[in-house]
Amino acid sequence: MRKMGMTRRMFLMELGRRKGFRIESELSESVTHIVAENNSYLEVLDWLKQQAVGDSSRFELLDISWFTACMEAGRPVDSEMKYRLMEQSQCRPLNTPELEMPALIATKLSQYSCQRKTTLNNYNKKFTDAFEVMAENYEFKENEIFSLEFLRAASLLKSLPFSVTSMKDIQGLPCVGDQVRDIIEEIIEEGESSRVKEVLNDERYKAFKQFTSVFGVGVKTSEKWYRMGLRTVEEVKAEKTLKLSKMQKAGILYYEDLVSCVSKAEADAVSLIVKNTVCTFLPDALVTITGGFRRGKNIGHDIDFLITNPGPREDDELLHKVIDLWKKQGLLLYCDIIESTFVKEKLPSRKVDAMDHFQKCFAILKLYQPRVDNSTCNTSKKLEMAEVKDWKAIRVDLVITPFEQYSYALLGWTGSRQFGRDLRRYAAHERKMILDNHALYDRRKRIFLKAGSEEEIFAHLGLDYVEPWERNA
Ligand code: DCT
Ligand code: MG
Repeated sequence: MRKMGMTRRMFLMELGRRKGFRIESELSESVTHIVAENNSYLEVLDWLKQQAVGDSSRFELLDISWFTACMEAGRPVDSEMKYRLMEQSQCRPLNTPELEMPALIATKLSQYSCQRKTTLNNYNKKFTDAFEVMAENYEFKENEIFSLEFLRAASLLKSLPFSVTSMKDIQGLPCVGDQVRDIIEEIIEEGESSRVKEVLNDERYKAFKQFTSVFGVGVKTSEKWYRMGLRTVEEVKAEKTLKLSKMQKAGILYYEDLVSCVSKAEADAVSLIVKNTVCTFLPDALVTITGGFRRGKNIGHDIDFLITNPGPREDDELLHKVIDLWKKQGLLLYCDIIESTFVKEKLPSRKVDAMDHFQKCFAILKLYQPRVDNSTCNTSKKLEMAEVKDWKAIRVDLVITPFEQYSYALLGWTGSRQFGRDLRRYAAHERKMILDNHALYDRRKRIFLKAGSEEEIFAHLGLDYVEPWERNA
């Protein structure tokens, strides 16, 4: 049988991998598509027989033109008739030289979201919303494995450039286990999933959903409150004997404001305040909005900022000065400053969800809302309006980073959370490197890899660059 040249094969594999396809060099369980160039259907069948794979009908046997079409589209295209290897296509080109590797490539979308592009344009919202409910419910039960399974599936479906309408559409996709498949099937057939509906009506889920929406309340506290028989935030508010942390007290006090999402306009307004305040102390400081807003979202649950100082002047007191000024100005409703715990030369954390070591502050700011023009009102109306609350409580995270770690911090804090998890998983499993919000360490070379931009970090990892707005995994 004629074989594909090593160089060409490597080139095609590299190209496919960069586009987020999973390409294997050996036949295995996970192979779904086999691509051949200059080989007939019978030749490929013959080859398959020699591989002793059992039932060879589970593979799609395709011509290289299918692979090329996939590369152009950036996704697996339908394996239409024109791409399939069939019995009649036995015309073999003359003078094909004998080369050392078989012309077989299996393709698949990558299991890592950092090898896919995920914009906010989600064609599969009805599926991904369902998966996120399932993931959240498992998180409430502290079943991390199942929770991650649903988060990964949600993330994968968000990256598809088409709506899934039949089970055939998800054939061969990674991250789709049996639990996920069952829910997709139910939604396709019934329009909704009975399992998801059950969760949405579940008393424990509903209570945990409310409790964890309070700033400072996680699964542990929710569990405690649930065991006490509490079910709603209203009941928590009424239960005066509860011991609340300072953070939870603020969470309850500003609950209504904090659960109503932050808009892009509010993020821009807060951004101005942060920049102005920081620059009164350090004019050269770089203040960057990160998190969901950097990924192009127009709402968020908080606003995340990175602050770094590229100039020669250092100021370890910057964060404290900013906070003190806001206190004086009456803009600070709550704040929890965490000092840096970074240790130089220490290897990055291998934990996928570890907290970083930057000096930071979780705050609640008072954002004054534009006043309604009341010049035409009478005096009593003016008095009445003065009583009306003219501000909104907004959750703000400020993170201070040394300039040489800025790119790593930016990559980490831009998220999404799932994108970050997959970057670290990819680094560890595919590159023998350890990535966190401070650094990238190459375990084989035993060196830290410096980076002055996010592009450089992707390059160190051998990944195609993914723009912030394509990281909504
Ligand atoms: N992050 C991190 N370390 C933390 C907290 C967050 O690296 N201790 C990363 C993960 C995502 C990103 O920062 C922003 O976090 P969130 O604000 O929780 O998420 P978001 O994507 O901004 O979403 P939201 O719109 O809900 O704020
Ligand atoms: Mg955020």
